[in-house]
Amino acid sequence: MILAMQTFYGRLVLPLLALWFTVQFVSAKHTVITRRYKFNVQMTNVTRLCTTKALLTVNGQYPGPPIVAREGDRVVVNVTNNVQNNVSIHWHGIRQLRSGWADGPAYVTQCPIQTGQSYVYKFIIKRQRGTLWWHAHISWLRASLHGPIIIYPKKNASYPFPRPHQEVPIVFGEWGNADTETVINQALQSGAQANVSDAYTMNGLPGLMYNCSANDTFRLKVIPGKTYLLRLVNAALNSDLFFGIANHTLTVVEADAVYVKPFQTNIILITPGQTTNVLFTAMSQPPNATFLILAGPFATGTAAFDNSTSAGVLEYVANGTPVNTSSLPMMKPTLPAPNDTCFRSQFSQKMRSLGNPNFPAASAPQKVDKQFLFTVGLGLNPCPQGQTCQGPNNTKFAASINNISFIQPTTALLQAYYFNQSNGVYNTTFPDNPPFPFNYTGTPPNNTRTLNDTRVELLPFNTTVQLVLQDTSIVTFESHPLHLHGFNFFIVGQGMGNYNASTDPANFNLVDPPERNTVGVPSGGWAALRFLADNPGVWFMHCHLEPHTSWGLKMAWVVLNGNGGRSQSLLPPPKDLPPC
Ligand SMILES: [Cu+2]
Repeated sequence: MILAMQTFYGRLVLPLLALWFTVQFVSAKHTVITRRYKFNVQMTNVTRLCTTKALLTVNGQYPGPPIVAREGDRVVVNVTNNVQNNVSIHWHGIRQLRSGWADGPAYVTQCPIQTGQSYVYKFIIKRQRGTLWWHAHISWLRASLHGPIIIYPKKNASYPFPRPHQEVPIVFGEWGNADTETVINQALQSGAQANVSDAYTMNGLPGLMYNCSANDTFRLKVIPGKTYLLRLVNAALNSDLFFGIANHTLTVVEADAVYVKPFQTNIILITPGQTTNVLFTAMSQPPNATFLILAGPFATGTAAFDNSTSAGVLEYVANGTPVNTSSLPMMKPTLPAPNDTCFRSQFSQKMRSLGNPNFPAASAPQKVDKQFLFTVGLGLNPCPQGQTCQGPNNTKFAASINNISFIQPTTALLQAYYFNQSNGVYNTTFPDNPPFPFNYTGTPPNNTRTLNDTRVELLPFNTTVQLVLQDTSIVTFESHPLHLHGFNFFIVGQGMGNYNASTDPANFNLVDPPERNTVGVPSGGWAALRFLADNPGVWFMHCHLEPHTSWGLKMAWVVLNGNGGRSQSLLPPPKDLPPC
């Protein structure tokens, strides 16, 4: 009888469920779901490496809480500043189509939120799904003010890979025992390099290899035979990172919220600003070993870096109980040497956009309207009179794009642009090409001074842009992770040495180039990007190594409104936009 009832309900319920799903699907097409969050920025005491620090946190959490939404959703985040510092929050990788006022970089799209004030960020997530992240975008506050943005596919849409048993975000960061604001302020004052961090972290935990950290270790429990999706975010201030799990192969499936052609690797490389989704399958039987999860630095220059390693532990759970690991051998993945540029170039070649009939990729511009060559690198500026400086030979470290060290204005560029008040705030003379051509990857020029100014590059709506970023040998080669706000770009080419405009374009990949928001420009080499300037507003572009940004390796693009009316125009500023 009971069986008969179940069958009866089974027969009745299934068609009803199908009908319900259909109704949901149809209505989902017409209603935008709003995900609301309240971010209270506050001071919170946190202890790591036996050192207690007052950290800026969102809602007391370190790292900060995740934003969770689906593609197509509207996200509304009410940020209240309860600390003494000025604060602004950036939604890293979110396209912000026409909603530039919500992008967040201080003095670029908004003035910062002052103590006791609030600002409500509102944006819609369009044509993006995967992992992105949010972080403070003023001085070095992002050291502790950051968290993941998890974007699921639209309702009833699937992944281009089998649904994983569980999804786990891992946010990499850096912990310094010193106060990070003091570190950068002293460095800018003295002209010296900023002190490096004391530890790398996974979800805020340094892990087994550091003092006092046995209990501050990231542990990932897995069930034999199940597949897991790791949502990796590099929120470190100053380091590209290698990542691997001992004896487990990773399959890369997405980067910067764009699906990629899946490829297998033991180790991945991720620059600050980048996100990468990887799958791995736990062994089918609980093994007689424990497995370390490691994250360690990729660093190519002559600058000092934190050469330590964060370690988490992969733990097997069998029949509902954790396998006792205390007596088991501990397996370690082999990370490449910190300066392994070979690994970097091989790994970056494997990144290709997915692009199949069910999951079509956006296509890179095949023709370009405007071409730019930007050098990215370091410089040395003279010490102000009457002061002693701690850069080489009594200089101050600087960094620049096309020899311009960007000076942060005291009002927001976007406001100045929108209200036609650019006079005295910025000018539109940013050079399209290096002002003093030299052998960029050969002997550096004698004069390594940079020009301090606030210059922007103007682009008409829907311009197709080719931008070549060229590293320089000034002071030292270094891998610069360049991040562009407001757009994804296609990485159509990369190479070592100087970019050659007559021979290199023939080798560009215009078929399945990766589409990203952050590119690691090869140390001593170049990267060629293409993007369509279809988003009116003012868009920051900068190195995501925080010391370089502080030294001026940043600039902004102004993308004008199109002639197509409202749909091609920047929206008016919200009423609660913070004043300066
Ligand atoms: Cu850099």
